[in-house]
Amino acid sequence: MKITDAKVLITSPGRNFVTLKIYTDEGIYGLGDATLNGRELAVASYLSEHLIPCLIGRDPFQHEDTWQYFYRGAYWRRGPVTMAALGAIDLALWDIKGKALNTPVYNLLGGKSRTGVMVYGHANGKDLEETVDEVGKYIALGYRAVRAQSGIPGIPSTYGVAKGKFHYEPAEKGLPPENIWSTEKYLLHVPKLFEALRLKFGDDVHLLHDSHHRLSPIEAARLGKSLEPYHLFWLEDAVTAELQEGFRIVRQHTTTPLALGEVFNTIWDAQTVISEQLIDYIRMAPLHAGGLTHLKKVASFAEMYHVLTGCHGATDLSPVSMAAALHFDISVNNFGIQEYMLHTKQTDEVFPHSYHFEAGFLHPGDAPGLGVDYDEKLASTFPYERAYLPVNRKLDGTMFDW
Ligand code: GCO
Ligand code: MG
Repeated sequence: MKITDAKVLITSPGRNFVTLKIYTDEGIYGLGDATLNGRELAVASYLSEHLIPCLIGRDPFQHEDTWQYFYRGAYWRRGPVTMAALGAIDLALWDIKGKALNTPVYNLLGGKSRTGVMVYGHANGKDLEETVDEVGKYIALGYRAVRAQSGIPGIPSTYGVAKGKFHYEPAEKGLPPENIWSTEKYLLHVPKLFEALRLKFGDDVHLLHDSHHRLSPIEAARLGKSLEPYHLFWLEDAVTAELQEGFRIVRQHTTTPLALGEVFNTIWDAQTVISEQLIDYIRMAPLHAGGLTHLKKVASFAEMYHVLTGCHGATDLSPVSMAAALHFDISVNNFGIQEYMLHTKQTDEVFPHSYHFEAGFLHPGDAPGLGVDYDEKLASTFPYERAYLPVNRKLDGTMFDW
């Protein structure tokens, strides 16, 4: 089998998605997600200008070699744009192989290690009371695990809190919106939220929280410690991890489980936090980690150090990414949990898929390949619109991490 062509498809059914479609001489095509939130066209052009010309004529079954060709073969490598482009190619090649062999991708990854993939939903509210109500709605829908984010008294906008009662979507059209941040107010509020949640819902439901890279190590240590009575499933992205060693401080002070890595691109980004057992869950998603080929290696490395997986699954990852994550989740032994944020109805229509939700678990379905298609005609009715994630400033105007 040979790759004959590949094209980059861009659509915006509620938000922007970039999809790579790879064609073969046997009529089989594969799909890969290439979406990098707020930087979509950089990946699209990296693919069209630099990678696709080298793909034509290659055998789609040799995806380990193709991965190494684009990773080792590139002098300027790593980074989110490069690795998302490589991830898109890798996903499309697994999709082709699955379709050619008439089997779901999870069978190529080792087969099923479990009957379903436990997911967590996103509950958020403008204040504590509303957030508690929203968590209740997820529990009523059958979710076993819920992430809770609440507006903070005295801060006009907070990460993770939707503007309307629709799907949480941080990217906005126009120039980047500016959010305001106060660590002091945040650290006082969050333990009250989880106290209220445990009082109302008891101990069985798994509760999660995302600090979105906003704390210093010692602040994260304080938060982790103050959340211990409410036994979180995980505290996510407490600290930015350019300095992986910073997690030593957090780890020394708290038994709250720590999750990290949605913005990581390679195994090297997580080398210290995994090998020193500074985290409990590694959050890299197939797309941003250079595809399933590389993520499999991350999972095997993590397995040696008691670290479980917890793939990023926000709405800026298309249904192609979600499907790839589910094939991975159901197959690896050290699976922890999968993030699941609902896409808009239009997105689900552009990307018809075989995965489905049942009683707190997602199932990848048994369609060959990744089990996702792309309705090009419908997609073309949703043209790309430039959008940015917000930026963040402290109360005194200092630029901060969003
Ligand atoms: C998460 C993430 C998202 C990101 C978004 C950025 O845990 O799901 O933190 O909410 O902010 O994916 O593109
Ligand atoms: Mg996150």
